[in-house]
Amino acid sequence: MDEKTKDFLKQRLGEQGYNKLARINNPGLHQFIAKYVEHCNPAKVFICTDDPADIRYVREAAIRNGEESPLATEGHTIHFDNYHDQARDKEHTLILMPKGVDLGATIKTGDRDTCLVEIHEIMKDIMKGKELYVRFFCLGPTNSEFSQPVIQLTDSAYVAHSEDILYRLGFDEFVRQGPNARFFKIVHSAGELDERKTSKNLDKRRVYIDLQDSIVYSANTQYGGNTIGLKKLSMRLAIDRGSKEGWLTEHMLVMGVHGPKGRVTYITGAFPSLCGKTSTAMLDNETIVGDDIAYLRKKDGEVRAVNVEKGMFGIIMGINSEDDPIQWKALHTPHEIIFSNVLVTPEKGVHWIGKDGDVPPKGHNHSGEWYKGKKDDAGNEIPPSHPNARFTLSLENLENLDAALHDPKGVVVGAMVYGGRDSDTWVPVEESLDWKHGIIIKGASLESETTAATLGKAGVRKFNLMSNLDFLSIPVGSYIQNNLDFAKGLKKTPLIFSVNYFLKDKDGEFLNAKTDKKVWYKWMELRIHDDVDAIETPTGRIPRYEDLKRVFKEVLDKEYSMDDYKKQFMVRIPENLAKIDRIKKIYETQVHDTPQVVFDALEAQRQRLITAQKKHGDYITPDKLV
Ligand code: SPV
Ligand code: MN
Repeated sequence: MDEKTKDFLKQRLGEQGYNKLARINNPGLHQFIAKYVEHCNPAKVFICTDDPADIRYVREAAIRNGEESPLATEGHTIHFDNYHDQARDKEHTLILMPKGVDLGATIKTGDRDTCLVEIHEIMKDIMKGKELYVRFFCLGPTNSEFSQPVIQLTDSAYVAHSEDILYRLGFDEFVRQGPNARFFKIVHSAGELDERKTSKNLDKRRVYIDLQDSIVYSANTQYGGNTIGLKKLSMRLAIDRGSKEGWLTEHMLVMGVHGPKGRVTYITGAFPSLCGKTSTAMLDNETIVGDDIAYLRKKDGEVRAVNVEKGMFGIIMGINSEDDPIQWKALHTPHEIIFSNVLVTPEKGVHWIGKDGDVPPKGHNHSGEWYKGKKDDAGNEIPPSHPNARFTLSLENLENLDAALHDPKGVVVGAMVYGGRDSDTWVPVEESLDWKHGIIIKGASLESETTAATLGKAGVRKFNLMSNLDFLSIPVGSYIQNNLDFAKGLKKTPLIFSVNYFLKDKDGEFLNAKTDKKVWYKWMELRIHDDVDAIETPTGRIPRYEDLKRVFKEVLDKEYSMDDYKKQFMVRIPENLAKIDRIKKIYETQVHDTPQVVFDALEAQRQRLITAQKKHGDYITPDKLV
């Protein structure tokens, strides 16, 4: 470290802080910290190592600061975000690009030079009077090819505390990697806080991602999706980095599906928000590796995946004792949990939309003091908790945790699944014809219908390829091409499936029970090992009735009828053709670098559908295709 940096850091970090930092031999890291300590100008700086005493300091700081308050149950705390800071700010989240570089119409970008000036203006002295926490983490398991070190600077003890629960400690990893560490850098400030300790200057809320220097700046916000640097902020940096190095960062869960004779087969799955992603990762009798983000690498001809995280920042709405017994239990056990934007009762208990039991008549929530019937400025009733209210919990606290979570080699991926909220097109489960068909016709064609829980009109289909659209930092076409190329050189290519838990009949009734998804995963597991055959349709390969009947009986003790099978697995030609038109239009008009193979695959699927339509009509039950 040069003398100037050294003197400055000694002065601002104190002897103890400086000595901790000096254990990491990385001049670039020291300079980065010095630069932002000077720029953001906090009153104090705390260097947090992996030492439990340091971690405790941060946890307690969140309570001292008032960003979290203790609840009745030991270890549980509540955090509130500003009433208008309850979700990712897509409008102000920009990938910074040099002049002349175009990521296409679906990715929001900002001019790098201009935005860097703006964000540095916003962040000048932004931490005045506050404490800055310097945290070191590792994305993916430590000591692994997957390990991606990240340094987080934040003046929010809530953010720094959340990261403890969600990520693997990385100070020692920084020490290990020394000057070779190619770390991601995050600078976050919640900005000025109001009397409820929530970010006040939301007009200056910004999330700017600078790919060139691997830095993300986040200001004037606290909501986790905007601030927890290792989650969606690092994800954009990782997508860019992986694209240059031949590995993938996917918005995917990772789960162990338990097959016959103790066999465990790992499946990854991408689902847009509110489409059953966490409930899939939490399926009973299976095991969870991760519920949100995965890194995928090729090793010895196989695809291997790790969970980038080790905790869950889960949506709490709808969690109840019957449908989610494991999460229910974990949420009622005394250990570290941060609840955010739920209702806190006068007894310091919590309540949320869809929880068992009656809604308490009053308490406080993201809107302040709350009582039943309270309305917002627009006259809409304020629910007891925000629909995007969350809980932050370590996976170690779940009974169904898979032992492979921390395996530095990751798990072998047997299949990848794509699923959205789709009332009328896709069948409940279907295997793609091959990798290319799966990537293009399943992943890159993923759409999901909006729900009442999201802003805007419900039931509108939103295009969201691989459920990764919000996080892409490279052009959509290159991203698809990377996914296609990923299969090159594999000895064993993972299968690709689509699922749809939300298919309805013409009267608008759901065609499946919530628990049916357990059967689809068992069936996929059997397909991966070639233990069952499948029926080829114009859109892919679907299960045979007799296999599902057996698995329904085994898994759910349910008599699965031929009638249900036909309704659920009927190929809906007009809806599938309409989908092809929608997707083709998006790739023609909104993506500037669509690979030709995308159009070819869409066209081939159209031809298969038309041929089948000529032979069998618009709605084809599987018995006609055997
Ligand atoms: C998601 O919305 O996909 C999440 C929550 O996992 S957030 O951290 O906001 O991205
Ligand atoms: Mn997510």
